[in-house]
Formats: sequence, C-alpha cells, structure tokens
Amino acid sequence: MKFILLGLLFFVYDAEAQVNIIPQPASVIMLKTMGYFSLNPATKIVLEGSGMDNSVSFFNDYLKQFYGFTLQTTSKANGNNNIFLNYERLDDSIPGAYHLAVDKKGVHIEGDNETGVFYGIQTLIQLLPLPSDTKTLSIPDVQIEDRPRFAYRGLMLDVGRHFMPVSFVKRFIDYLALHKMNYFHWHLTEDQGWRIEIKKYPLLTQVGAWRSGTVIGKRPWKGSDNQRYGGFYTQDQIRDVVAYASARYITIIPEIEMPGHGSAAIAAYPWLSCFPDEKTNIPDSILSDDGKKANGKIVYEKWGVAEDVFCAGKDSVFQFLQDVIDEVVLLFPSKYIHVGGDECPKTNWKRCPLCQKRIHDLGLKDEHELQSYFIQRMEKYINSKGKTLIGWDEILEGGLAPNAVVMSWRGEKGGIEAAKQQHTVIMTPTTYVYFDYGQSRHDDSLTIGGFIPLEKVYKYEPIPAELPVDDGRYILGGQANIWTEYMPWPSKVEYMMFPRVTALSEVLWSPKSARNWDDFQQRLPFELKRYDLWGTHYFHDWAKP
Ligand code: TNX
Repeated sequence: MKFILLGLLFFVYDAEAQVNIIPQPASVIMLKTMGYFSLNPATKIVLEGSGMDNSVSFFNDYLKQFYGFTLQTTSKANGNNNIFLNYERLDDSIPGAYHLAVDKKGVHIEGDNETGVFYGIQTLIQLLPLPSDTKTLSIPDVQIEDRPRFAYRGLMLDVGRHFMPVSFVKRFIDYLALHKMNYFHWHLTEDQGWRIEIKKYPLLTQVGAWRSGTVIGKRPWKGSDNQRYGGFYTQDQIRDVVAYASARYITIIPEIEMPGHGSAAIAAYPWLSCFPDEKTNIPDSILSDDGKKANGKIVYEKWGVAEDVFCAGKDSVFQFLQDVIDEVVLLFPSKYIHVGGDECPKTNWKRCPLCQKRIHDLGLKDEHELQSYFIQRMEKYINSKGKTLIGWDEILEGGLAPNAVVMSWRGEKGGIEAAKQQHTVIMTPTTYVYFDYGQSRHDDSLTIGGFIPLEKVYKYEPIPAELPVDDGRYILGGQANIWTEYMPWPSKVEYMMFPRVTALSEVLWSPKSARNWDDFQQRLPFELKRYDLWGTHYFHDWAKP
C-alpha cells in the first residue's frame, strides 16, 4: 500500500514538474528535491548590476497582463523570496547564453550579457503555471543551461500586400521575443503598396500606399473587390517600432525592393519606369473601376510579378533610390539593409534604349549582368553608409555583389552556391519555411497554395547536407517568410504562423542534438495553452494535417 502511494506521489510530482520550454534549452536538469519556488506579489527582483531594465519591464508587463500584479526591484535581497538577475560580459560569439536555476529560495538568472538575461526571463515566463485564482505561482526546482545555435533567427512580414497596423507589428515583435528570435525583416515596399514615409518623395505614400481594388480569390482570380485599400507608417511610427524591437533585443531589417516589385513607387513617380507613358498592364476583367478609368500607371491590384520595374538606364533612378536609402538608414540602426532583388522581369530592359545603352557602354553580356550592375551600384552606396546589403538569391545571377548577404528562398541551391563563394547566407527556403503555404492537406482557408505542415518545419536543418563542412559557417541562420497576399488582417497572419513559428524557433535556437519531434509534440499542447492565454489565433489540426 505504502509503495503504491509513493508511486502515485512520484507520478503526480513528475506530471507537475514537467517543464514545457520552447525552444528546447541546451540542457534542463530537474532536481529530484521535489521542491518549488513560490513566486508571489511580494517577490523582489534583485538587480545585481545595471542595464537589465528591458528584462524587468518585459517580465512585469507580462505578469501584469496575465497574472494581475508586478514585482518591485531592489539591489538587496529580501529573505528567501527573490529573483536574482545578473550578467557578465562574456560576449560569446553568438550573444544570448544564460543560466537559470530555481530552488526553494529563489530564481537565479545569469546572462553572458544583457541579452542572455532577457532570454532567461523568456524561459522563466515559460516556467510559470497558467493563471488561476491564486497569486502564488509555483516554479519547479530546475537548472537550465542554454545558448542559441544560430546568430540569425528571423521572421519576415510582408506589409506591402496587406498593411498591418503598428499595434499588430508590436504584437508580432513580442511573439518573436517570446520565441527567443532576434531579427524582424520588415518588407516595406511592394507592387501593391509602398508603406514607409519618405519625406523627400511624398507621393510614395500619398499615391503609392493606396490601391483602388484587389483581386478576389485564387489565380486567375474572379474580378476585383473594387475597394480602396492601403496604409503606411510615418517616420515617427517607424522610430517607435524600432525602439520597441530594440528593447526586446530584436533588430529590424528594412526591405526596400529593387529593381522589381516597384509598381507602387512607379505609380507615384512614373519616370522611375523605362516607359513612363505606358499604362500598367492588368486585364480589365480583374481591374477596379478606377483602375479601368486611369490613363497611366496605377498601384498594382493583382498578385504575381509585375513587368514594370525600375529603369536601370537612368541615373535619376539611382539618385532616387539613394535618397530613399538616406532616409532609411537614419531610421533603422540595423547594419543590414535589404534591397530585394527577386523576380525582376527583364522584358522592359530588353526594349528600353537607355538600358540597352548602359549594357553596351559597360560591355555587359545581357540583362542579368545589368541587374547585377544595378545591385552592385546600390551595394557601393549602402556600404558607403557603413551598412551591409542583403538580397534574395536572384542577386547571384550575373555575378554577386562583393559584400552581399544572400537570402536563399528558391530552395537551398542559392544558399549553397553563395556559401561556396564565401558569402554569408540566411536560409529561407520555400520548401520548409514559407508560412504563406497551407498547413493542411485540404484547403482549410484560402492560401497561395503549397503544403508545409508543422512536422516539415520542425525537421528543417538550416545547414544543407550538400555543403562542405567548412562552408557551414557561412550559414548565419534562418528565417520564415510571411507573404500576405492571402492574409488580409492580423488574425490570419497569426493563424498561418502558429504553431509553425514554434517549430522554427527550435530549429534556429536549440542544439541539433536536443531536437526531437516526439518530445516537441509532448511540449506543444502546453504552448498552445499559452496561445489561448495570449488570445492568439492558430491552426489546430497540426497533429493530423
Ligand atoms: C515569391 S520569396 C516572392 C513573393 C511572393 C511569394 C509568394 C520572394 C523573394 N518573392 O513576392 O509573395 O513568392 O509565396
């Protein structure tokens, strides 16, 4: 009888003591003391050093929002009811390592820098029980050693196809922080909308941020919804968002697309095109009424690739883009500036006398080399501002700009090629991390197509097997892309990203050896309860897609 009881006790203990941390830390040791630390409103945060305000604010905001109280900070311990925060400047090659220990008397978080403390706080948040009636939160005795695997752990959000309000952008940034991710790639310009205020060119947002309609349904589309649609961020709003991200140790990389995906800018300033007098080419059957009436260029109303691109023959186009970059670098402290470079049809360049003259004068072989010239010229300018250029993998065609970082999206090929050329690479392949692709075998909602279930994301390995071992070090990390053609509002973005972002965070943070699909599935249900707590929308049928 005694034995059965003991067994039962252990069972209860184990079930409760199970920790559900995502991404899985490098090492978790559950202490067999069966002890708990009780966090309550009297618990003090002991700051054993300075510079940890971001971590304290984040933790207190979280407690306030979901548990209804906050904790006071102090520099001296108070009895046995403390959370100690501390860091040393160890400056690991990849910032963010931390050590977290819980015992009856308190919680100790030691970062190898401030970022490490912040990630320790994220783990502490995940050790909290879900809110209940009591204000005493039991945290099991545990010892955690943890550090990130990749330096770049990112998510891209396309606000060009559909504009996302600042409130949601901030929520999105919180999601990144909660998953220990550190780069937010903000895709700010598109054919269907220019979303960043540029003081020198006010028409970019007065004209370029608004379209007269949007196609309905899937390609080849069922007509136009005929609704005026748009929005943009003022420079003040951008500064505010950048500061918000920085307080969460997240760098925002702005993307200004060139030479393709520039229709919205061209609608605002038609001289950016090779053929300023030609109308935007969209069939009447899917065009808005205003679009039909327009005589010249309009902001693009359908999805896909537009043929009207920035002219590579006019110096005035480069001047314009440099002016834009001038304002962008003042807003974003990031060392990286993304210039797109993807999906640039060469149709216009082939028939444009100025582009052809440029090819001839510079002795270029073809339009691919002209694109390479375009990116290299912009790279020189961006480098002169002390910044590094990032481009999609098309920037490999016609020759890579000397210092460029490559984002490999058309599978892993581009990344492998760039790493072999000793360029830094960020992996974002359509085959594993396109969060606009469906999560379900059957259409559970309107998506662009494809099928990338949770398990596929989880099993993604960012360092391609084909890459010679030595070249693996060029893989800075990975990122999922959220293209929003079929995500008209924030709840749809959430539905498409969750729970896949949970799997991605583990791919990018956890040691390869700690990754285990079965174990992840055990931890996931608790993570979904956190989503419920946060009021987050997510795809439910992940287990049987
Ligand atoms: C390709 S990925 C694009 C985007 C689309 C996406 C849809 C990339 C660099 N370009 O413009 O939105 O496919 O999946």
